[in-house]
Amino acid sequence: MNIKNNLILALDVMSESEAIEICDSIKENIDTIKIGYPLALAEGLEIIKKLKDEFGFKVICDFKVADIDATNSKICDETFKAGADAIICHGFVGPDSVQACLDMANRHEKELFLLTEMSHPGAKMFLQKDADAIAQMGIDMGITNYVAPATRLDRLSDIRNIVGEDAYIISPGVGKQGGDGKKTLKYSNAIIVGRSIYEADNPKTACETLIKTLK
Ligand code: NUP
Repeated sequence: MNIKNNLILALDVMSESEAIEICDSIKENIDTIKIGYPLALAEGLEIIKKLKDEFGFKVICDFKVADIDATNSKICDETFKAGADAIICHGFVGPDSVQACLDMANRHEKELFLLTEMSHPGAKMFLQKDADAIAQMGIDMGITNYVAPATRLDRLSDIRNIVGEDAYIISPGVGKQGGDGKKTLKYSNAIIVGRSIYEADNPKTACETLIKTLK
């Protein structure tokens, strides 16, 4: 995936009107939007096509798919049918569940991102222990896209070493969660930023200021 300015907006706002207003202000600086349960549950999956049609964005659906294989297939199928360019799935559920997501992404000729370790403090309790193995599983399965944390650069670096230079890593946790964008991009291909852009008084200025710090 080629992502403008190596910056993805996490659009966790709760209404279409807010989403459109923010997208309109940042559209010259950002071409890839991540939506998750907040906006999808508030406005339905139709929001994906609206964002694509109105702004030409690529849309990554952060649904952290984490069910049995049969259910994962259905979740991914509906998401790609709704127009998503990519979906994020959890890795801790194991290879059969992840394979179902990968198969559906391939069937739709769309992309799958495998979530390894999460960015929040709670990830240290369970997920961190298995994150390296999750990344290795992804490589063994031929997965090329990963999500890994901007909040722990040592762990991001470990995960980069496992998945290799050719893998594409996107990283949440810059800004509100404490991560540094420029340092993160040493290991990661793109950063995911939400609140520090969409909660700013002027999202366009926040975006431009952030982009300058990444160079
Ligand atoms: O490990 C993860 N951490 C994380 O914050 C995996 C994620 N997908 N996210 C998402 O990234 C989170 O749900 C939110 O949409 C975004 C970060 O937003 P913010 O902290 O910049 O507001």
